[in-house]
Amino acid sequence: MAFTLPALPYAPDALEPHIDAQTMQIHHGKHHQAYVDNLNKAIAGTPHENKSLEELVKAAGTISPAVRNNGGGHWNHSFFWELLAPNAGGQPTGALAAAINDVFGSFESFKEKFNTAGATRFGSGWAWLIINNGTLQITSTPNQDNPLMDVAEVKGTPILGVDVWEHAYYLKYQNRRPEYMNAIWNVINWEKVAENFTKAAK
Ligand code: MN3
Repeated sequence: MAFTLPALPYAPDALEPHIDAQTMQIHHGKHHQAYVDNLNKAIAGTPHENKSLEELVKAAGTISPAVRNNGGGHWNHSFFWELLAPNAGGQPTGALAAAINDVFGSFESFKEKFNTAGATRFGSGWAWLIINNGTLQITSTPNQDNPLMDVAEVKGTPILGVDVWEHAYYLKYQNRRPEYMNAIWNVINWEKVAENFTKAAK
């Protein structure tokens, strides 16, 4: 069964002024759509065409570069859109907040380390908060890789991921990736991150 582009869970301009509408339209409608289309092309007529997206991603290194790049692109963006929301931001609460304080000392210190992971990822990639062996950990991946992949240097279950490709911020922030990384905290949907945390911690 062919994969399809999931609808954005909010209007493209809903994350203004932090993420602009044109960036969202191009990012979702063009970039993410292209990952979906190219993934479908890469698996059509192969033994992989009936596998789930997660199965493809987890075995990406043994399938093909096209599945690794486009399957990763589809998984990562589908995950990312759900992590953003209008009227969001602020700080996590409950068990997630406690775990963050435990591991990173404070929410501010967590944010700083996460921003550094994003800012120092050379070229294109993603910054992640994952659960690895039951513990929160910050990591980053190149291109459209993610920590679920067999090829990931640091493996785990992502609970938060931020796209640091230039296409995620260039129209509004140009080359100022750290400024984008700061702004994105205003639209992080902590309820969704907490949901991912609860699921991954089971
Ligand atoms: Mn992207």
